[in-house]
Amino acid sequence: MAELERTFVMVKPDGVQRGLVGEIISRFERRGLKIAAMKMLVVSDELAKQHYAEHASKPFFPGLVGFIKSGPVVAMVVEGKNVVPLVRSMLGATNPANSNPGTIRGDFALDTGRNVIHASDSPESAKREISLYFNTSEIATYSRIDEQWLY
Ligand code: RTP
Ligand code: MG
Repeated sequence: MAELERTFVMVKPDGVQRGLVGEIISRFERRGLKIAAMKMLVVSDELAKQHYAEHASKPFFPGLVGFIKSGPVVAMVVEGKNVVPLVRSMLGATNPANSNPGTIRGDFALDTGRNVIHASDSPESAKREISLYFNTSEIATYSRIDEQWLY
C-alpha cells in the first residue's frame, strides 16, 4: 500500500453560500482521495488570523480575515498519494482568472478574494493547518474499499 499523505482543505464561505460543497467534495472523492475528517464551522477571528498568519503584513490581510469568518466553511482532512501538490493542482491558481478550466477555481470562481476554496501549500503547512482545525480524535483512520484499485 502506498504511503498516504494528508492535506487540509477548506470550502470558503463563498463556496458554501453558492452551494458548491457537494460538487467540491465529489471531485476529491472521484479522484480517489480519502476524506479523513470533515466539519462545518464558523471560523473565529483568532482562528482566521492564525490560519493566514503568513499574510499578516499584507494589505489584503484584514479583508481576507473578514471574509473567512463571514459565514460557515467546510473544513476537511484529505488523504492520498502526493496529496498536497495534487489538491493544489485541482484548485487552480490563486487568481481564478489564471486558473485553467477543469480546476475548481477555473470552473467556479472569478475573483482572487472570492476563490471558493483553500488548500495547504506544503506538507508543513498541512500539518499546521490540520492541527489548527482538528483534534486527532476527529480524524478517521480507514481504508477505502477501492484502494487496491487506486494504488
Ligand atoms: P489559500 O491560502 O486561500 O488556499 O490561497 P492561495 O494559497 O492560493 O493564496 P495565498 O497567497 O495563500 O493567499 C491567501 C488568500 O488571500 C487572498 N489574496 N488576495 N488581493 C490580493 O492580492 C490577494 N492575494 C491573495 C486570496 O483569497 C487567497 O486565496
Ligand atoms: Mg495559501
